[in-house]
Amino acid sequence: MVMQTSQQVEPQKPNGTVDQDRYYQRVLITGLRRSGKTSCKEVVFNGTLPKDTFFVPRTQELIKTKFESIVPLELWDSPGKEDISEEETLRLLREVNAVVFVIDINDHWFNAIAQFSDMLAAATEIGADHLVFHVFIHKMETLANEHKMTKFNDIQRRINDEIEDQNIQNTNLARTLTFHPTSVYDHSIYEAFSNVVMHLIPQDTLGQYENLLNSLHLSCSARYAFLFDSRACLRVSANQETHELPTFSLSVEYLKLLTAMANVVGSGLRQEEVDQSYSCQLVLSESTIVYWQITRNLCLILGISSQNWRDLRGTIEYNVLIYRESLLQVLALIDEHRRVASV
Ligand SMILES: Nc1nc2c(ncn2[C@@H]2O[C@H](COP(=O)(O)OP(=O)(O)O)[C@@H](O)[C@H]2O)c(=O)[nH]1
Ligand SMILES: [Mg+2]
Repeated sequence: MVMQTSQQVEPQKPNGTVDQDRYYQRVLITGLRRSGKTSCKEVVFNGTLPKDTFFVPRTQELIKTKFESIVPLELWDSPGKEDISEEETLRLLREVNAVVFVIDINDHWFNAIAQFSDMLAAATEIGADHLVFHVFIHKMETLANEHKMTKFNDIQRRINDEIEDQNIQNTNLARTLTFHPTSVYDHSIYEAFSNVVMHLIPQDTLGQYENLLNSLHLSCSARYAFLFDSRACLRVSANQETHELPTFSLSVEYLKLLTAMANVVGSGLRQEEVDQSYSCQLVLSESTIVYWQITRNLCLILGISSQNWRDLRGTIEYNVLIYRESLLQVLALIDEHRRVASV
């Protein structure tokens, strides 16, 4: 499947030039050699098939990729952490907004944990308390189910021990640190990157997106509601009750199916001007999933009982229309603020 990266979209401000450095939220993807850094980025942000990650070339230097999502992103894919000098690490930490540290669960993770705690120490040293660290405990699908959580918890505990040894457990860095079990072979990698992106959205803005989605969820008597980045399959907002992975996985599968079909039949899923009535649905006997394209990059997915969809379709469509208009207004305002702040 060929998906577009969004490097071609450059923000422009009418009366000034946007400072690209401040406009984009930078995410450093780091970890030891061959832990799976480039694969994670390629699968999520470039639609590479998991089995094709076997052929991704070795990353020799820092590669920056822009991706227009609900937050403009710049992904910094780095060579192995062992190949980066201490000064270079400090420079990178000063310049990014979030760090994804990938640990191969099958590797000798003592080394990875040591490198990670060095990085935390470096971030503390330069006072980069605003940085959010995410640890991807990766290639989880290679473990038998009964060992997954044991190993995951073991790595998490050892990192927490390191944090206590460094006496930084009360810093913002330690408080915001999150661990994600990941694999490119299932939906966990989308779930993990969704969390990375959602952490980059300021809390009050995220609150606005969630309030809108919660009212839509209520007014449509929906079972779940997600706002997705349609190209990267990232959940960028969810109604409060949508926490279970199965509904997320189902939505990702549906989205992938639609994108694959759009590639085959040339549908307007990624057209510049999105028709506001563009939607499609999968109606099963009990439940229905409905998809609406909201903007070129964002789509809404609602899970509704099939009975409700049959009986209340008109009202639901109307509510979505109102939701879309409100969301577009919020998005325009936020983008304007972001541009003004980065001139
Ligand atoms: N089993 C498994 N292998 C993976 C996964 N992600 C990446 N790999 C493999 O790990 C190897 C190194 O990947 P690469 O992305 O080049 O690692 P990097 O050096 O950290 O950028 C490749 O052979 C990938 O196919 C995963 O989730 N599961
Ligand atoms: Mg690489």
